[in-house]
Amino acid sequence: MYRLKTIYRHIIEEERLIPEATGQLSDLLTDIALACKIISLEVNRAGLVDILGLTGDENVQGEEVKKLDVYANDVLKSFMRMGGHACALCSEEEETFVPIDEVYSDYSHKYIVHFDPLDGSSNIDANISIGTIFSIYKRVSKRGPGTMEDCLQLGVKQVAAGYVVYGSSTIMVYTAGNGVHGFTLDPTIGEFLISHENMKISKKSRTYSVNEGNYSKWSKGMQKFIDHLKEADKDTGRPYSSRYVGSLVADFHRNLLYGGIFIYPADTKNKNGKLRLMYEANPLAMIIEQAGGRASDGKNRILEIVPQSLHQRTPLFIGSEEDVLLAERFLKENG
Ligand code: AFP
Repeated sequence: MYRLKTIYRHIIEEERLIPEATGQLSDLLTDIALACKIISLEVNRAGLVDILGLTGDENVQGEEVKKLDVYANDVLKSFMRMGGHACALCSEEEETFVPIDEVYSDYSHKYIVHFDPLDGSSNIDANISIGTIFSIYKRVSKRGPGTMEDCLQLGVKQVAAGYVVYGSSTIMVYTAGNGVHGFTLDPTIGEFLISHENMKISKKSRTYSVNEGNYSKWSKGMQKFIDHLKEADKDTGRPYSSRYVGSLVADFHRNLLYGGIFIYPADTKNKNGKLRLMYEANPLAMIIEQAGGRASDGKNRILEIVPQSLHQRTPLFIGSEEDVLLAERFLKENG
């Protein structure tokens, strides 16, 4: 007997646990999964761009060859627009949110989706894993196209979040508030099949992920924390190993599987860190908390940071709970 469970079946089973569910969130998640399958196909062909035509050129059908991040943005937007469940789309690639008119839908479109269509895109040419990150909220306004108030909600209000890694295989990980689940794309049948049910991150790890080239720009507390992780001490499992891809989804996914802390701190150049609260930190924070880990800006819980603007940046400390707590302690003790 086959024991295959598709992501679609999993989403529906989760929906059945909630008696008042209308099925709209399930449809939205399914639209995102389908869009990401299409993006995955194009990511796999990225190395052929030099052979088939550079971005900016026309392809054989006379269409312009788009940059992959622009392409990913367009695919996600059109699937969610046509699905009719979102009243606003907020993309890292767009200056402001895209309000959606009810003309695409017969029923109330009640969700807001934030997404980073292709994170780590500077790694594409080196064949390094990249990813899509998404986050879903319920609207607060009653009807019509979504508003800025709908789009700027606290991370704790997310109803679902997830990411897709385009790596040695394509993996989609999502949570709708009932655990974290991972699905691997089987390219032969074109389906995401469950491969990682109810993922949990270890409480403490032996791995840190940070761009250590920025050491001289860090605060004293941050420098001392990394120095501490590099010291040898058998009892506390030090020194830690260092692993840094420079592609957030890839670094996060590895740490979720094997334990670890990922850090992008504030520094003298990036006073608020580099990563975006709404597109990167909040969705990954919801996932890590669901997996038993912790996410903070070094002091405050990421999910409780009040957003002021769509592209707001935040320092990010995320991963195994004890490691994040220890980092927070070092920052506090060193001012
Ligand atoms: P790109 O999308 O420009 O490649 O940036 C990737 C990213 O936003 C995130 O995926 C990485 O974790 C982080 O930046 C890496 O930043 P540094 O190159 O400064 O280490």
